[in-house]
Amino acid sequence: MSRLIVVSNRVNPPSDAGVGTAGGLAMALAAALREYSGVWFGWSGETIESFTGQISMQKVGGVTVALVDLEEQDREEYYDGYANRTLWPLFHSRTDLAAYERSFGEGYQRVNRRFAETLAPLIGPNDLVWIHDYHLIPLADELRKLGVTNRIGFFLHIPWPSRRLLTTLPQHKELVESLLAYDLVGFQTHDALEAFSDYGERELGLAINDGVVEAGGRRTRIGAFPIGIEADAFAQLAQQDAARETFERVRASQAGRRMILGVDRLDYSKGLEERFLAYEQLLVDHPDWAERVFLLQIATPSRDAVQAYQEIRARLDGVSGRINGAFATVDWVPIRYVNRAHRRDELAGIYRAAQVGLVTPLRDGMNLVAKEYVAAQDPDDPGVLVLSKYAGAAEQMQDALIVNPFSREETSEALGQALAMPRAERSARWRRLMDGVARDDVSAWRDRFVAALAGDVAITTAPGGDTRKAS
Ligand code: ADQ
Repeated sequence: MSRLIVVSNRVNPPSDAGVGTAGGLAMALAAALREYSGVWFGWSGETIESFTGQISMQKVGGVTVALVDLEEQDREEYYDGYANRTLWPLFHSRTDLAAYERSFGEGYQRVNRRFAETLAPLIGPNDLVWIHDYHLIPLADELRKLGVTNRIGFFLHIPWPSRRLLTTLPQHKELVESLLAYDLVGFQTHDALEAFSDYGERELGLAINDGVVEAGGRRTRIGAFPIGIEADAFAQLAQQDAARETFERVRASQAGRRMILGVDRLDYSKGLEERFLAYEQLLVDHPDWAERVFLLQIATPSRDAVQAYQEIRARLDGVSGRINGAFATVDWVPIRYVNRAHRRDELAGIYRAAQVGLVTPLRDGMNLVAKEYVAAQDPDDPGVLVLSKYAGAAEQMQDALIVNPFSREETSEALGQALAMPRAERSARWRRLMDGVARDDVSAWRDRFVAALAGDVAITTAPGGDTRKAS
């Protein structure tokens, strides 16, 4: 019987689904492991003087986790370096921010080798291994070198860059070829899948037929597996006490004004500066909206150790301050800019209070905020989602107002349209969006991926559950 072994860089299951601050990915993986019997393996986030490979096993939020510490040099080269300063900017089309340093690449390989050596003894003969995200692309290759023959799948949470951009990465071929050690490689969107295929065919000369790559005696399936949220649970959360209290507090503070809401990790890929400028454009073009609307932008700082993040944070402080200075009146502040994290139930209440959800990344694998915003709405009086065409979510959420986030005018016009949209149109759009968010939820994503990875192998579900045969 097969267990599911999930591997990701950081392991942070929510301690109690619903009230923690864990983000979408953590929620999704914890949900996968509550359903299937298995282990979640990854870095503890801690560093020690020299790597021992010692695993600490814990039970967190109903999930068995296996954590390993890294060295400080690993953190600098693998995590802050190759993951956050090389691959993240490159895969988000920001080659201007991408640092190509050999030591980063070496640290990345070293850590993936260390993870493989530590993980291999935990893998039972029939276990399925599901590896997540750009930190761990070479992990299957390293596991294969150690003789692991299990089925191994990979899911990329972020976009896949265009072929020409990817070729700027030294050793891009080795990186991409290492993906062929997997049995299944999943992307968020068809767009990413196409970009991968374009690279594979033209740079590596691969033959890709019906979503299957055959190379070096191995078959690797590739496909699009758009991630979802725990839609029903989130919709329910939005109606519970903590969410209601937050909703009431926010509504009281609105004093009858419309609220446009942005919720993001503070990251240059999220298009926050462009968003502020588009909102400013709305105030310039439509002075009648002054004092009748405000933008609440919640942006939680992340990756503080990386300079590009310090810079974008300083820029956003500056732009929001300038706009507020120029437009504010004695009793109206046009942008409320908040840097703290919120509990998920509070967040659900805030989403529900907002008349417009403004989700305008310049590039994003999926964007779960767009889906959470929809799930949290009041069906009788839903808000309007304004969504970037460069968020993976746009492939599925065409009933949002889709915008080009690079165009200030286009985004500001969509904001005007959203603010003035009649209830009948809001409801009709929301209904179609919500149907999609509920249907393509996180369980559907997990089951589709695991089924594709498992083939006809039976998987053990969590205690009390059935054994299911994936098809
Ligand atoms: P992220 O880049 O982190 O995820 P996103 O998909 O929007 O982006 O998920 C962010 C999560 O963090 C959401 O669940 C949101 O609720 C939560 N969050 C954000 N700000 C918060 C705050 N202030 N307080 C509390 N929670 C907050 C990466 C990829 C995405 C992809 C996901 C999942 O970059 O493209 O959708 O993984 O695959």
